[in-house]
Amino acid sequence: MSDAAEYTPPKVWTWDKANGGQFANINRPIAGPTHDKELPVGKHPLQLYSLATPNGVKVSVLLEELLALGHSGAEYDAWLIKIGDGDQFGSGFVGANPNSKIPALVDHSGDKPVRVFESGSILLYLAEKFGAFLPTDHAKRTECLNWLFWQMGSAPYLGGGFGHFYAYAPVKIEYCIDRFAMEVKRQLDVLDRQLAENEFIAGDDYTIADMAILPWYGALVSNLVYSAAEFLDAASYTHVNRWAESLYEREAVKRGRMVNRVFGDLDSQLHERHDASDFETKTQDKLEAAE
Ligand SMILES: N[C@@H](CCC(=O)N[C@@H](CS)C(=O)NCC(=O)O)C(=O)O
Repeated sequence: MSDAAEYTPPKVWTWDKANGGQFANINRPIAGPTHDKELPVGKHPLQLYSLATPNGVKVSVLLEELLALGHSGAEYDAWLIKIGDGDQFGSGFVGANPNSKIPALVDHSGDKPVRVFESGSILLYLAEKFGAFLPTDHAKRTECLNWLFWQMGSAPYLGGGFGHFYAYAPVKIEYCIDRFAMEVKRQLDVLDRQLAENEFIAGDDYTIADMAILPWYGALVSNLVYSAAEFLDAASYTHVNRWAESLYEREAVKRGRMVNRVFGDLDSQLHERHDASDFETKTQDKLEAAE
C-alpha cells in the first residue's frame, strides 16, 4: 500500500473551508438556511424540487411511470434545485427538507401541504398514494421494502465512499479506494445473486425497489457514473447488467432521467417540467435554438 500523508487529528476539529475537493464550496458542518428564498409553486398538486442525480431521478422516474400507467393525479411540476449554487440552503427548501438535500416533494392535494423528504420516503409515499409499484400482499410488500431500505443504507458506501474517493477526491488514496471498492463489489454480488433468481429486484414485479436501485447500481454497471465499470469489472455481474439494460429501455425511465437534468446532451436536458408536452417542446436544444 502507498504511504498516506501523515496526519494527526487536532483535539477539536475546526472547519477549514479551503480543504479542497469537488464539493468544498457547498459542504458545511451546520444545518439550517443560509438565505431567504421561497419555493415556487406550480399548477399541479405535486411539486418536486430536485436535480437529476441518482437520488433525484428515482422520483421523476416513478412519477413518469405512474403517469404512463394512467394515474393522471401524478401530474407534477419539477423545479430545478442547483445544489452547486447552494439552492438547497434557501429557507423555502429547508422548510421542505430540513436536511438540505434533493429530492424534496410537497403534496398540495389535501387540506394542508404535506412535505416529503428522503428519496425512499418519497417513493413509498407516492406508491401508497397511487396504489402502484408496491405489492399489496404483505410478504411481497415486505420484500420490496427490504430492498428499498437496502438501497438507502447501501448507496452511501457507493456514492459517498467509493465514488467520492475514486472519482472526486483531490488525491487518490489507496486505502480508501480499496476499502470502498471491496464493499461496492460485495453489494454488486448481492444484487447479482438476487437478480439471477428474479426478473426484478423484489420478485416478479417491477417496483419502487427497482426504481431506487437502478440509478445507483444500474448506472454503475452501465458506466454512467464515476467511469468505474472497468475498474470494478462490472461486466461480470451479468444479471445486474441484464436487468439494468432492460429498465433503461422503458419510456418512463427515459423521460424521468431527463427531468431537472443540467448535464449531457442538450436534447436530454429538461431543466423544469410542468407539463407532459415539455419533453417535446422545452428540452435545452429547443430552448437554445429559439433564443
Ligand atoms: N438520503 C438522501 C440523500 C440525498 C442526497 O444526498 N442528495 C444530494 C444529491 S444526490 C444533495 O442534495 N446534495 C447537496 C448537498 O449535500 O448539499 C435521499 O436519498 O434523499
